[in-house]
Amino acid sequence: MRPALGGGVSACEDLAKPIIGDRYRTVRVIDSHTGGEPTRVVINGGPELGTGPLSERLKRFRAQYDDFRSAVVNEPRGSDVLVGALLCEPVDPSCSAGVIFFNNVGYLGMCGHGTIGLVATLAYMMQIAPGEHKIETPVGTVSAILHESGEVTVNNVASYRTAANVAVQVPNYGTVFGDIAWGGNWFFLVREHTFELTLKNVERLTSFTSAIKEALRTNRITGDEGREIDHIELFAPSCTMGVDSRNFVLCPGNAYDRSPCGTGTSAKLACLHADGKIKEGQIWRQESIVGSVFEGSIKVRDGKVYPSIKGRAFVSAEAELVLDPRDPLCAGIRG
Ligand code: PYC
Repeated sequence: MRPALGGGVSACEDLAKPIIGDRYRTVRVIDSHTGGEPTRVVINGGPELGTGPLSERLKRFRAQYDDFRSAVVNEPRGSDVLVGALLCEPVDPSCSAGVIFFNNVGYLGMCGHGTIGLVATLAYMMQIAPGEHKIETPVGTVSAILHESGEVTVNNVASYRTAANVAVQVPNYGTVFGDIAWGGNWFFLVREHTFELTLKNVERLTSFTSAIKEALRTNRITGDEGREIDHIELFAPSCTMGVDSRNFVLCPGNAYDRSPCGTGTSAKLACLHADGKIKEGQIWRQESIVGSVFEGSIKVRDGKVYPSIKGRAFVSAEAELVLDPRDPLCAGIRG
């Protein structure tokens, strides 16, 4: 069943419109977390982005309604770690929903934890039942299976490694080697480093990975077509029995992913496949810095690697955001 897609409220100019009587703009959201990483799904009161491919609607969102993005996820209503998900009418009527993901600084092509959060939210709203659902995103259509248990498997877009063992000089840290891979976002994946991946090290890990991101930018090391590598992923062995690896993922906007990162795990699976270290159907258990785990596996079709990521999200709040145009911080605090 399709979700009720609300909206019709135009964006940033409305944020600045003077109040008439007691008419504030309200935005209905449902919050969830997937392995600790929050998702805020906008179910009503979002900007009117028109029709057409999600990639085109994303361009309109970015060009005309960026204040809305910031108002929903940034402080004082949100925080740096929050990922927003604007529910959209899909182009293909056989899809259950369309979605555009965004965060504190911009927009995400795809988001694994966010898709799990979206599916859990649609189930909570009783808009979907267990089974397989297609979801349109700006980087292509993905499918998600809602299991009877409440777990969700996301069948992601084709993922691949574009370069292995790339060296980058990182000021104050020396030469760092990593793989460049696509998993729905661009990642630099680093296996060799001296850091312990623990929560008490978050500040050090954030400084290190931010420095890597900056060094990639200044050295013009990019993904395909010059696309910025905006996610940095560190790996280490896990201490948990049955878990293959632990990660720390720096997201654009410098918050770290509390979940094992769905697109990051997809990029990792593509690298493992390129190195001959994973076979179709084999399960890879990826643990996050907070200890939450995703199960990953791959299918190979026409030489392309299609990762699947299984995890679980829990709804944590239903709320109505109030945008008061008299509020000087109505559009959020931008870093
Ligand atoms: O799960 O793909 C993901 C993701 C991207 C950014 C934060 N989470």
